[in-house]
Amino acid sequence: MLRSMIAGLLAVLMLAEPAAADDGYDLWLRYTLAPAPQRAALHARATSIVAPGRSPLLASAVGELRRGFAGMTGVAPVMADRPAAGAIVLAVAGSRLLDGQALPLEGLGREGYVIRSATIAGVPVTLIAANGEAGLLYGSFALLRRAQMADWPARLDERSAPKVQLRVLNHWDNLDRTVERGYAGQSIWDWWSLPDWKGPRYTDYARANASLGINGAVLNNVNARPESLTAPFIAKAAALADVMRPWGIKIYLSARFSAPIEIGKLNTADPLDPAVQAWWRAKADEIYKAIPDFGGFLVKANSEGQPGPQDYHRTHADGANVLAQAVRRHGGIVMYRAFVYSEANPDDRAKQAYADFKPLDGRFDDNVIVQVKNGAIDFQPREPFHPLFGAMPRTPLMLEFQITKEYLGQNFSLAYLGPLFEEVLRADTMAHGRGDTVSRVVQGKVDPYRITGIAGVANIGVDRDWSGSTFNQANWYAFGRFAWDPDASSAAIAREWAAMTFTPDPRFVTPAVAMMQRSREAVVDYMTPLGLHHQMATGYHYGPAPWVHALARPEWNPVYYARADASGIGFNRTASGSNAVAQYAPPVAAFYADPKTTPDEELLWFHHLPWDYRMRSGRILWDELALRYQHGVAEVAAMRRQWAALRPYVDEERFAKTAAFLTREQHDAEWWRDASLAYWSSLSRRPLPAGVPAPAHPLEHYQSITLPFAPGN
Ligand code: BDP
Repeated sequence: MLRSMIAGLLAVLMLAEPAAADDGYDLWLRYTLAPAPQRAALHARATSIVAPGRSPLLASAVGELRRGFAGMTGVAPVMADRPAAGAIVLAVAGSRLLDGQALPLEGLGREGYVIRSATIAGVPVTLIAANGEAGLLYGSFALLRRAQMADWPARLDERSAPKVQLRVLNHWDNLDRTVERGYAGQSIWDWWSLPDWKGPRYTDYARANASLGINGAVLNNVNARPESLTAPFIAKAAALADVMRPWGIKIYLSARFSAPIEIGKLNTADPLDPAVQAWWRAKADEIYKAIPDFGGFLVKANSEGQPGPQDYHRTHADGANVLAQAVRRHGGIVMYRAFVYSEANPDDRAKQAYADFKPLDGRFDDNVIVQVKNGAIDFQPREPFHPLFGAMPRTPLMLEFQITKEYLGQNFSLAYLGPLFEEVLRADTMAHGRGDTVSRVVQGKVDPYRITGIAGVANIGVDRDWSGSTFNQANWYAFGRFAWDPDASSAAIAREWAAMTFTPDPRFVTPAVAMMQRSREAVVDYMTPLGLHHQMATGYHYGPAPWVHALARPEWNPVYYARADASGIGFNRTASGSNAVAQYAPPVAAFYADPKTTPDEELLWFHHLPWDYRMRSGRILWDELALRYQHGVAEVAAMRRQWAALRPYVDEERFAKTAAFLTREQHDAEWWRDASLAYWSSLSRRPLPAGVPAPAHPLEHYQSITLPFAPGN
């Protein structure tokens, strides 16, 4: 009785907090006032801060700790010269404060940290220790995370270091402030007012990234304008680099391969031409003069109309190396994208990156890392892992995810990408044997890589909530956490995010996380179940268009991927088809070569099967397919109900927007189901199974829908 009364009282106390309006600007760094009983306990553990100096990185760490604890306790910790009871002590290896502490700092690198409940000079303190100041910054955020999650055990003992060196956001931001595949408003980079005006949003962006361990940002679109490498834009990038530096973040730029012609006035961009090589060297020198810690270049070449080395009958290695040689003496790197396919190549698009890059293994300079999308086509709701992972033992590979949900419902869908990231990272390449997961490849543990990295195409814009919706913020969050630890769990990450973004109350967190964990699979089911892919509308990539067949390039047409006709559906990538399976290690290839061993989720990616093919469930393929669409729709309906039940825990503003978006998602899910099934049944000529409603409209209705003003295109 008493217990339930106390629980009830606590509930009231906890409920009192989320009522405050929240526009989402503070992301997961809200630092809201803790309920009274916890507040005092928290303050007792954050009375003061002892820090070893005032460098920019330390100032960031200390500033964030003060801001965070001031918010959560109502009292900012004071700065102190020596530890007192309840102090937070920041110390780098070698500091006298660490004498006698026996901390496991070895192997943590410059960015790892240890957090401990410790006794220094006879008083109890919380110690954050590291080999470098970046580690102290990340350790500070880790402590704040615990405080926000109300997960601060009596004896703290945490040790963490990033498993990947380069943890980088790729902004597909244009110089006119539009964002390619951006669904959260204009670019946050206000190029026009830079470098004169450095608005506070840049710092908040850097703080959010630092809180996750993201340590790099490519500022401009991979479809790059040459002007981004001219003096005025270098000055603008330098201004942003100045804001990012105190938060441990390096700036990179996308380089247009033909820039030596367009802004250098040369008549060629041939990477083997000495004048071209000299131009890139001089350009790099100019950039490093303005940005001494410039990270390097990201390059998209000979892909989707971009210029590249093949224009001069040179290889991608030649192309990467000319840029690599330009930045190498400054310590810079080149991230060279393997996202290539060509209209001149009639082979299965899924095979082309491997075909181009595999023969170049070992031919890249040692400051090049090849950036490979998670799957062989293009950021689809589900793709099997890219066959290049595990196949380039002498070339470091950087994994590229897309955080902005270009193909997963863009801003409207509540699709938490943690499970997608996790699925890719845990996929077993079997490169040398069992357990050679994509995660281990990317960490350089399968083949020893001199550089390691993970990139994510950002979902950030000037919307007040940064990402177009509150739940889209979770994808930025999850990307950062997986980049730090590719072996992390998507559910654990979702719990952190939900607790910090809303409330740590388990009555909210548990159901919210359950909903998030199912949300991406719902999208897969209502858009492209059973391994279907690339069925969306042309150009803006929103909504279904499986019937499209007449676009200029064959592989731009959805019909190219589904290969549906009266006899069946699916892309035969086995030996009797494109034989894309042969690009995988033999055990994986054998597994995917047989529809009986291929998981249902990837079935039609690899196999063309008759409509009455017998599935594991015992149902025929046609029925299974229809029921999957229906299941996706039902999942969205379930999410709407779940969200409605969480209303008591969420402020009105974020509650209402999420509810409205879920309503929109339900409409979109039904649209996908109905349009797809209307089209497929025009081929299969089979009745829908029980439980799947007939499409609301005839096929022609769906075929007539166009959205000319859709964003991001
Ligand atoms: C595709 C996008 C396109 C990008 C391309 C890329 O539709 O806007 O330029 O990826 O990654 O998915 O380069």
